[in-house]
Amino acid sequence: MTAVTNLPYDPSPKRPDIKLPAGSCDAHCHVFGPAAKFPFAPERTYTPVDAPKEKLFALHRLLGIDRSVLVQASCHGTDNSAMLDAIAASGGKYRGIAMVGRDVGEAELEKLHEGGVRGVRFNFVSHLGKDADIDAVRAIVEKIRPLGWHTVVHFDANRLETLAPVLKSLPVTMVIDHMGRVDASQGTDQPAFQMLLDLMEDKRFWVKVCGSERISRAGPPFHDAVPFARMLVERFTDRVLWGTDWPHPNIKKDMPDDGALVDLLPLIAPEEHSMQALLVDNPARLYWPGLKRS
Ligand code: 0GY
Repeated sequence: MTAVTNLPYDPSPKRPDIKLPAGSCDAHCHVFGPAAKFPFAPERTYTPVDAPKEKLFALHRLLGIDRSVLVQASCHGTDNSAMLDAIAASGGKYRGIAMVGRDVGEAELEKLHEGGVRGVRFNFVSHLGKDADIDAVRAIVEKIRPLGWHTVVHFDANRLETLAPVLKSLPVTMVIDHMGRVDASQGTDQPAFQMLLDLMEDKRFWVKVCGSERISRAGPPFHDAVPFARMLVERFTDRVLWGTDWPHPNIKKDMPDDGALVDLLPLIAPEEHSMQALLVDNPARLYWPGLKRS
């Protein structure tokens, strides 16, 4: 697969119209490179623009984000060093989700844990290359269980039917990325979204209600994605997370303004308690257990 070059992220997002609750967490974003210091993986399917930690920190300040979870993206493969470098500079305010190989050892996992990692990610997304190998997934899950980690699963909606029984058989907490990447134009009655709702009845599953810009077919301001996110927040208030997905890898057009994505939140979580759960309490429970509320 040839590595396609990504579009740049919005260099000057708006300051959001809303003020986020204290302790708000961006539970899905990335750092990429800089390539000169942290080279991209040779087997990658795309080349992102450099998105270094300093730019992410500045974005979080602008948006009113206090904490964050960095998610290892496929363009860096299983080399988690750019992510670990950013977490180390965050003073305990950032955590990470790593990608690891099947043969990962205990010592490496412990090092990642000390570096702030609390889970591993598996991709089942056509444009990101080969799906994660299910036997490897099972082997890795066994290795991370003693650390109390969870898995993050990222899949195309059309994989859900085959994946659901596999995921249900894994003895671990699982966080689903980007609302299962359903196609918003197909409505909330579509089989894939109904399958996702069904899966969420199992309390081991969590879901990220970000990716409005990925599931939207109407384009900015991505309001066609809101009913999906809102339904998930209403039904599973204590198992939802949200993130910016900055710097938005593989967005082909309509690069989102991150401030405008924040302004979707009152539509997604209209009540104070659901906003608090989505942005503060849920990520704290999963990533900073024992943290006292300020
Ligand atoms: C995301 C989405 C994408 C990329 C990756 O691992 C990745 O490279 O996750 C995508 O292309 O949709 O979550 O950032």
